Amino acid sequence: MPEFSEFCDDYAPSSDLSSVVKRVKVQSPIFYNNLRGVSIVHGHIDSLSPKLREFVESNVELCRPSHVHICDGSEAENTKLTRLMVSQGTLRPLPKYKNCWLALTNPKDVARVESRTFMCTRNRSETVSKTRAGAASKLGNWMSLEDMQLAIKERFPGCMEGHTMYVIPFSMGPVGSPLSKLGVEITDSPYVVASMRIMTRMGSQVLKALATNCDFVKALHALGRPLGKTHENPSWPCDPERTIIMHNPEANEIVSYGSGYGGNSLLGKKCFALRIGSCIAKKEGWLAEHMLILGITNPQGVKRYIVAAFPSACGKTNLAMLQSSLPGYKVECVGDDIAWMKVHPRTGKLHAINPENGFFGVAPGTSTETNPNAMKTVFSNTVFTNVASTSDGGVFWEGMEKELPPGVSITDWHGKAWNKSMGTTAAHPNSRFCSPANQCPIMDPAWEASEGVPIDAILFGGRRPAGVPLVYEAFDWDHGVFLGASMRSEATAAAEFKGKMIMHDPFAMRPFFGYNFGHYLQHWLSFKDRPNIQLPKIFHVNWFRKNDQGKFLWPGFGDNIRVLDWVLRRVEGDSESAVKTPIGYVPAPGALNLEGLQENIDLQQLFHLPKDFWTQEVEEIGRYFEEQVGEDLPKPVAAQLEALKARVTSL
Ligand code: OXD
Ligand code: MN
Repeated sequence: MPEFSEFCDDYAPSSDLSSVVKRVKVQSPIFYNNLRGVSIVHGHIDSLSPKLREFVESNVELCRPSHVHICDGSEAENTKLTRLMVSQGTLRPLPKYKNCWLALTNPKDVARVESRTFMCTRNRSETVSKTRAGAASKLGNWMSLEDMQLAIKERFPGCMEGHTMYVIPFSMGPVGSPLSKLGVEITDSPYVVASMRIMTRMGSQVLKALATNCDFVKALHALGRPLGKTHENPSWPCDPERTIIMHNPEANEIVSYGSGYGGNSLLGKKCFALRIGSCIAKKEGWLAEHMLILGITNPQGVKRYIVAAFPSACGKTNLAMLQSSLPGYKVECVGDDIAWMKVHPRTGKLHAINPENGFFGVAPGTSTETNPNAMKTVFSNTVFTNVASTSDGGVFWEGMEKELPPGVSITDWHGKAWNKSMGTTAAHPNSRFCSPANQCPIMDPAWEASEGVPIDAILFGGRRPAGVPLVYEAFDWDHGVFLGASMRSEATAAAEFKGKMIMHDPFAMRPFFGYNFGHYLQHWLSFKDRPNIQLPKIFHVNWFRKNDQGKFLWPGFGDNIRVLDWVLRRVEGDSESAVKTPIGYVPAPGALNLEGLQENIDLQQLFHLPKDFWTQEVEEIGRYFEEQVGEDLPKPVAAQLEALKARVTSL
């Protein structure tokens, strides 16, 4: 298989397919260091700080790659890597668009693998709460530091033989922002390099920052090789049987082996920005959350920012890019997946940054109707993974039927001819686009602001087909923390789960907690005791309630602005617009703006609170807390559950 050193020719426009597959032998100088004779084919090891150099050298020693490439993040570097991946069969060009590419993974490597993802700490209790005896933790997997070392020893020695090792310096958040953090990912996957270039600030600028700041998160990723076997699919090497993802928060280290799929391999995202990030945030007194961030300007010109936590594949990207159906409202996007929030010393508000630089969004369901702004974002400079392709050089996924030109044929994500009558999906349900954020037409002017944006409301939500109303507001901060803790949602394809069971997903962080959930709740509760704090209001939303015939009761998408309009009025202090119920405040009759809605909304059903449902819900939350959090459950959260139980009897 060709390696990077064979592709060091000059930049050529990537939409010119003949040049994309042209190979030219190495012309640039190769630098040698004294490490097992491994050549540095790009960059200079001498320019690295001693800590970074040590990190690179020790992993060369361990993984024994053929070459080392220190990434500069340049266009030219990206073009060469793209050519390399085309020649290896990892990427296919999509000539219908500008600089877009399609990766089809090994079908065994299509999603995050939660069962093989571990937090590694000295004591189990740092990672997971005191579960009921015999109950497995559903809020994170613990591994000892010794077992982590063993798992590394069993997998990593020599695992990069014949491969180039790429060193990716990256920043989560704008380089230089006091809310940002630096990282370095070592990987043997050029797909990871190309994707990290989109998803993070990556390259020379960060290398410069690392020269003076030796505080960085160390991330090691290897595609792996199956024991005693050749790769099933040489264009997507991986080792699904031995895949493992480990985090050591004490040393700020991430180690991932065996999977090239985004959530397991783009280590800046879930591994750093959420798991390690939440541990750093706890230590330093801020919050790292699985939340979108958006700005809303109302018809009076007042602008406010909100964050929203929904489980994976529950519409965060759609809400973050919402196109308002109410005239006079403007929504602008700061981020679609992760928020880092710190109390601002001057305003006393939580200020949020989006630590990412791109969108790694779920493709199926995205269309001009559901998310016109995403459709304007993703058709240039994008790496698509596991979507279907079309005979006119484009892509297709479920939901794009109306965008399909007549007469084109479809090849599914397995690379096979496809039509609807086959009863399979053309795109994998967890297929993705990976696109630069600055291509989104509604990016907020402050999306890269170094001090972040001030947050006035927090929304929690999930897919709840029954019982849970469209929107309700917490009575106070403790009640809001309880709403986050008791979140539940239908399972989606973002992880390895099958079926549509309703799962607990507290704070939409179930797969991403970096430490003991009981301690996490305590950390959230503690914010109300900060001096001069201006806490945001907390709400719960549910766009997914269905009637008895299984039809959605709320149109969703652009009409969700009607819910945000109510939320903002509540933030402004409009006390007339809400009434108290046993579960929280809901819109008063007539307070939800339904003007201009095409369909009739059954508000009665949408806000109905069935006594049976809520009695069972309270029981289930209690059972879950008892089983999963045990004595680590903070008293104020237990008190909230008791209070809800008492209130629900009056339904
Ligand atoms: C994601 C996820 O990829 O939550 O954002 O799985
Ligand atoms: Mn996510």
